[in-house]
Amino acid sequence: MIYQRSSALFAAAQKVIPGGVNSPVRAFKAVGGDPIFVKEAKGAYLYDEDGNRLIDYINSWGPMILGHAHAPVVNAVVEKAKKGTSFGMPTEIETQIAELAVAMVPNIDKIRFVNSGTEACMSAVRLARGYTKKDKIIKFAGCYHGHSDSFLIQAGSGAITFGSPNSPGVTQGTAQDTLLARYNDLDHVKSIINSNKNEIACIIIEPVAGNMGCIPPVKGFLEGLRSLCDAHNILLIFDEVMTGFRLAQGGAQELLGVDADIVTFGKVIGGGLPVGAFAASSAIMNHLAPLGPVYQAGTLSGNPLAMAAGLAMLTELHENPDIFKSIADKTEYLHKGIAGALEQHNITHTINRVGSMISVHFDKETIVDFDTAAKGNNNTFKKFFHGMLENGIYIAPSAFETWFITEALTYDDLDETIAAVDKVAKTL
Ligand code: KE4
Repeated sequence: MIYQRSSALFAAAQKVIPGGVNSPVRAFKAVGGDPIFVKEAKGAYLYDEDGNRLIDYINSWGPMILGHAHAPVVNAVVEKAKKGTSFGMPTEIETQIAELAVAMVPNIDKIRFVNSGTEACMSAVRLARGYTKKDKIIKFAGCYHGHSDSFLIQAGSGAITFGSPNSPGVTQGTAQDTLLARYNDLDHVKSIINSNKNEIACIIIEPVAGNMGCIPPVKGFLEGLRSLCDAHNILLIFDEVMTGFRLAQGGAQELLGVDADIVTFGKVIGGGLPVGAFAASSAIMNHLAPLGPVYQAGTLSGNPLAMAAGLAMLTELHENPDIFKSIADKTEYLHKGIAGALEQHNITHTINRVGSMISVHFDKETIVDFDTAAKGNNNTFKKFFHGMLENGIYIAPSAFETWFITEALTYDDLDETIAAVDKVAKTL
């Protein structure tokens, strides 16, 4: 593969954008080399600035569940743009997508739209603190809820890559209110609650972790968190920015059968445009301004273009629920194919998968939390990443990420991907 134009564009970008990117994980720091610059994308394929076609397993980190440039989404945005792009005033389409989201997701009466997953999670925590009148939160090592100060305490995703458990700029005053637990370790959560009696407002968790690779909750873990929250007047926040409208219509709450008190969304809900959201019962959401005292706002929140993209996306998912099984089946097929190819070449690995989220770890251990995820052989991962890229397959440029399967992938694409794994495995 030739990447001359991407490299030239990267050099230019670095002169005016820190690190040449607007989000660190795109910079290939975890795998080395220059990032790929995309010219356009359609369906399951990316077309980079050097004319290479790549099968895409990132899909903008989740939103492109129906494929890139999906016509109903594009058309909705184009038509809406012709009528104006932003008003800073309420519009009917905000109510339409809110009604649809409330119909699709369990346990929510109301939803507030914002502009990113970070904003959704930050606002959800503020709401939990305002509702319970308590200050502390519990998050899990390796989980990533965006770059709000309270979350940058041993966060996952790109923050892991930079080895900065507590990002500079996050004050001790903020950090002291964030308590860190081990994912899948209920006893650890219990001990933290007992050591901070009546001080914890919420537990925020990725119900299926996707920012240290894909890590499913062990049996009883989420149910145990639910019971602890009920017993100690703590709100349970499911960060469904990745899992929402991906694992099922009703996300992880529906798939795993555990009720959250507040749910956050991003990615799929915006159909590829900047949208985040958080939702809960009316009893909780009515604490938000202008109804209640918990302040939260945004100039472009509920932006008509973003709402048009999100409404088109959610409408198609709502009307075609078989999509969720289809992408889960494709992910299972891919899992079996990759595992077979790596086993054939005696490559030590573990593959985690939930629905249409999957990750490959080059370690024999079962990956259940940040510590076990961090044991993966990153040198092998780097070679695997670049080998797959050379074969026209674009996977997450970090071992601490999840691959996202799009319905636009055909079984021929999956076979091409599996064949690439077989070819690359020989070089590992
Ligand atoms: P954004 O602010 O990036 O829209 O969402 C933050 C966020 C919150 N919660 C979860 C579970 C998330 O996965 C994310 C963002 N995901 C990363 C990918 N691991 C976004 C990629 C990036 O940072 O560029």
